[in-house]
Amino acid sequence: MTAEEAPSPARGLLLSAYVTSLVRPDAPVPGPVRPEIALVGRSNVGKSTLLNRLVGRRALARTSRTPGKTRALNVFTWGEHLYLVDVPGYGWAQASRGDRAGYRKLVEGYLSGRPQLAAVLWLLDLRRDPSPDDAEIGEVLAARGIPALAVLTKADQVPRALRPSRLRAVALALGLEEDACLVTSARTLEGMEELRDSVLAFLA
Ligand SMILES: Nc1nc2c(ncn2[C@@H]2O[C@H](COP(=O)(O)OP(=O)(O)OP(=O)(O)O)[C@@H](O)[C@H]2O)c(=O)[nH]1
Ligand SMILES: [Mg+2]
Repeated sequence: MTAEEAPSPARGLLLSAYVTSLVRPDAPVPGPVRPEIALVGRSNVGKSTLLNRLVGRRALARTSRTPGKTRALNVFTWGEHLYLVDVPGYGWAQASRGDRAGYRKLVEGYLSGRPQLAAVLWLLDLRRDPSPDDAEIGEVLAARGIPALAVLTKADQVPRALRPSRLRAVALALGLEEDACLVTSARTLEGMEELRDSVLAFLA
C-alpha cells in the first residue's frame, strides 16, 4: 500500500453516533478518552445543524427553531479518533436567571477545565452583530488559550454583495482576523469541506 492509499481520518466516510449527554463539565465520556472538538455559540446560531452537516447525518443532533433546545453537553463520535461536543447555546431570550447561571457554570466549567478539549468551533451568525455573550466567550477562549476557529453561519441569508461588510463587522467586534473566520451555510453547504479539513487539522 502506498502512502497515498493509507487509511487516513481525512479520507472516506467517518461514521458518527450519539454517545452521551453530560450535565457536569468534568464528567467523563464513557469509553475511550479521545480529543474533544466542541461547537460553542449563542442559542439558535446553528450548532446542532452544523454538526449534522459536518458528519453527514440529517438529524443526529436535535435542532430546533426554538432557542435553548440543547441543554446538556451532547457528545458524538466522528470516526474513531475524536468526539464532537454540542454545547448548549447561550443568550436565549426566555432563559431564567437560574438557567443562565446553570449555563455559565456548565459551559465555562467545560471550557476552563477539560484536558481533553482539543479545539472549539466558535459559531457566530453572519447576519448579526456579536452580543456581549459572544464577547465573553471570546475572552474565555483567549484567556485559556483554547485553539478556536470562528465559524460564521447562515451565509445563505446574506446577499453576496453584503458578505464582506458583514464579515468585517463581526471580525472587528471580536478582534478576529477576517482570514481566520470561515463563512458557512448549512443550507447550501458552503464552507463545509473547509470546515471538515479544519476540524481534522486540529488533531494533526
Ligand atoms: N438559513 C439557514 N438556517 C440555518 C442554518 N443553520 C441552522 N439554521 C436554522 O437555525 C435554527 C437553529 O438551528 P440549531 O442548529 O437548532 O441551533 P443551535 O445553535 O443548536 O441552537 P441551541 O441548541 O438552542 O443552542 C434552525 O431553524 C435551523 O434550521 C443555515 O446555515 N442557514
Ligand atoms: Mg442545538
